[in-house]
Amino acid sequence: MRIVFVHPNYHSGGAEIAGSWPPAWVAYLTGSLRAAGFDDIHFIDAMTNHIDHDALHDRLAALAPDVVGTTAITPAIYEAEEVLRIASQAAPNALRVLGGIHATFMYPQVLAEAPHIDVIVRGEGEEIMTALMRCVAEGRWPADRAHIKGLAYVDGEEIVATPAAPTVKNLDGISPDWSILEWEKYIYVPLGVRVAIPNMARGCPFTCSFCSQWKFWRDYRIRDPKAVADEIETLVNDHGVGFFILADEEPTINRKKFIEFCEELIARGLPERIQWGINTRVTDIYRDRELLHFYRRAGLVHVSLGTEAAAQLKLDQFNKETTVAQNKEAVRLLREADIFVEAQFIVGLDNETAETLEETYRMAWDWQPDLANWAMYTPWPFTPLFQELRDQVEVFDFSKYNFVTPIMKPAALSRGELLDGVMKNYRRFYMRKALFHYPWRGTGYRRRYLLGCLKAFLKAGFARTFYDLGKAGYWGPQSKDKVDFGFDETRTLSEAQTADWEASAERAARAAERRAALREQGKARAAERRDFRMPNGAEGAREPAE
Ligand code: B12
Ligand code: SF4
Repeated sequence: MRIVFVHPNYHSGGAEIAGSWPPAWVAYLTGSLRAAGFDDIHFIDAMTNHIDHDALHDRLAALAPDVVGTTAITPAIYEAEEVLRIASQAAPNALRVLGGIHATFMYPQVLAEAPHIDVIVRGEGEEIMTALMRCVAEGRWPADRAHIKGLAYVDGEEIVATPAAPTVKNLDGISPDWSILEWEKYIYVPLGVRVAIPNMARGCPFTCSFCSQWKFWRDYRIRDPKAVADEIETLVNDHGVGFFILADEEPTINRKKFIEFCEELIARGLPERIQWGINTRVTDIYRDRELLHFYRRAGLVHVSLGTEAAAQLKLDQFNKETTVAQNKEAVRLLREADIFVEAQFIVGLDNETAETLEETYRMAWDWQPDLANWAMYTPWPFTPLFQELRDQVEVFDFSKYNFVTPIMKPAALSRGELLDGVMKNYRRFYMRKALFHYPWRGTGYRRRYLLGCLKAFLKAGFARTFYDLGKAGYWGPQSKDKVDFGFDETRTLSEAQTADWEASAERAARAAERRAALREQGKARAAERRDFRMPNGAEGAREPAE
C-alpha cells in the first residue's frame, strides 16, 4: 500500500526567514508506520520546494498513491484542503487524510468546507495513523472506522467524531525515520548548516490563555534523554545536520532529564559538531541560573523566551505566571552564560496603543536580548482567550492567522498603524544592534552567529517576505494607511463549528452544574451525618444510608 505525505506550500514571513525547515511530523509518522510494516512511503515537501498546484497534481498522479496525507497548522488549512482536493483529481481512489493541530480542534468547520477530505486524524498521529492504515490495508475501511479512536469524518449528513485517542504514552517507542527527508534542502541561515527539529518532550503543564499547545498535547511526557542523544548522533552522522531546535514546548521543565540530555551530548563530544536552540519559559531560566554555563557547554547556543509582554497586566491576562522583573533577569542570565537570547513579545490586543508598542521597544532595548520579535496576537479559535474575545474577532480568514498579520484591530490603532508600529520597533532595534553590537560582540562564533541572524533578516527584508510585507503592500510609514492585508471576508465560522462549540460549552456547563449539585449533595450529607443524633432509647439504629 503506497502512502504519500505532502507538506502544504504555505508561506508567511516570520520564523521561516531563518532558513528552510524540515517537517518533523513526516519523520515521526513514517517511523511509526515503517515499524508497523508499511514500507512504501513517499514525501513531497511542497513548502520547501515551492511546488505549485499543477506540479503537485503531476507528482501525485505519477506516484499513484493509495493514501494521501497532509498536515495543517491554522494558517495552512486552506492550502492543506487544496492539497487533498488536488489528490482527489490526481489519485481519485486514494484515501485522503488530514492531521495536525487545526483540524484536530476545528474538524466540524474543516469537514464542512472541504467535503473531499475522507478522514481527519485528531491529536498525536503515530498510533492513530497506524491503526487507520491497518484498517485500510486489511480492507476494513470504512466499515470499521467507528472503532478507531481519534478520527473525524462525514457519514451521510452527519459529522462523526470517534472518542479521543489516548496520548502516546511511550514516546520512546517511537523511532522517527529521518531518512524520508531530503536533507540538503534544510539549511539554517545564521550558520549555513543543515537543521533538524527533533522532539524530546511533548506537552506543557502551563495553560497560557493565548496558546493552543498545552491543549493539543494534553499530558506532559518526556523521552529517555539517551535515546534523544542517539537520535542527535544519527542526525549528525547520517544526515550531516549541524544545528537543531527541540520541537518541545518547554524542554527544561524536567530539569533532571534535561541535565541528563546535556551530559549525554557532552560525553559523546557532540557540542563540537552540532549546536542547538530551544523555546522555553523565563521561570526555568531563572530556576537554572547556576546551570546555564553547563547548558552552553552542551551546545545550547540559542534560547527563545516567551517574555510576551512589557506590562504585568498583560502577563496576567495571558495567564503567563511570570513577572516583568523575571523576564529581564532571565535575559541577563542567558547573556552572561554566552547563550543567544531572543525575547518574544505579543502585541496587537484590543488595548494596544502607540505608547504600549513604544514601551515594548524600550523594554527590549533595556533588557538587551540579542534578538527580539514582535508577534501579532493571533486568536487561535480553540484557545480560552479566543472564547473570551470572540465578539471582537472580525476576521475569520484563517490563512492570515500567522503571527505576522494583525487579526485583531486595537481600539486606538488601525491595523496599518499597528503593523507600522511593529516595523518601527524592528527597524530601531536591529539598526542599533547592527551598528553598535553585532560586529563588536565577542569573537568567532558569537559574531558569526549574530551577523548570520542579521543576514537572514536583511535577506527577507530585501525580498519583502519578512512579515509578508510585500503581500500587504507595506513600504514604510508613508504606506501605513494603504496597506491591504487581503482578508477574505467571505470566510466565516461554519454553523457546524459554532454548533459544536455551543454543544461543548453546554456539555461543560451541564458537567459543571452536575459537579456543583454533587458537591451540594455531599455537603448536605456530611451535615446530616454531623447533626445526626441517636434517638433516645434507639440503640443499634443505623446512620441514614448514603
Ligand atoms: C518547528 C516549528 C516551525 C518550523 C516549521 C517546520 C516545518 N516545516 O514543519 C518553522 C520555524 C518554519 C515554523 C514556522 C511557522 N510556524 Co511554527 N512551529 C514549530 C514548532 C516549534 C514545532 C513543530 C513540530 O515540528 N512539532 C513536532 C511534531 C512531531 O508535531 P506536529 O507537527 O504537531 O505533528 C504531530 C501531530 O500534529 C500529528 N500530525 C501532524 N500532521 C499530521 C498529518 C497527518 C496525516 C497525521 C495523520 C497526523 C499529523 O501527528 C504528529 C505526530 O504526533 C511548533 C510549536 C510546537 N512546539 O509544536 C510551532 C507552531 C506549529 N508554529 C506555529 C506557527 C503559527 C508558525 C508560523 C505561521 C509563524 C510565522 N509566521 O512564522 C510559521 C508558518 C510556517 C509555514 N510556512 O507553514 C504555531 C501553530 C499554531 C496553530 N494553532 O496553528 C505553533 C504551534 C507555535 C505556537 N506558538 O503556537 N514553525
Ligand atoms: S505559551 Fe508556552 S508556557 Fe504557555 S502554555 Fe503555551 S507552550 Fe506552555
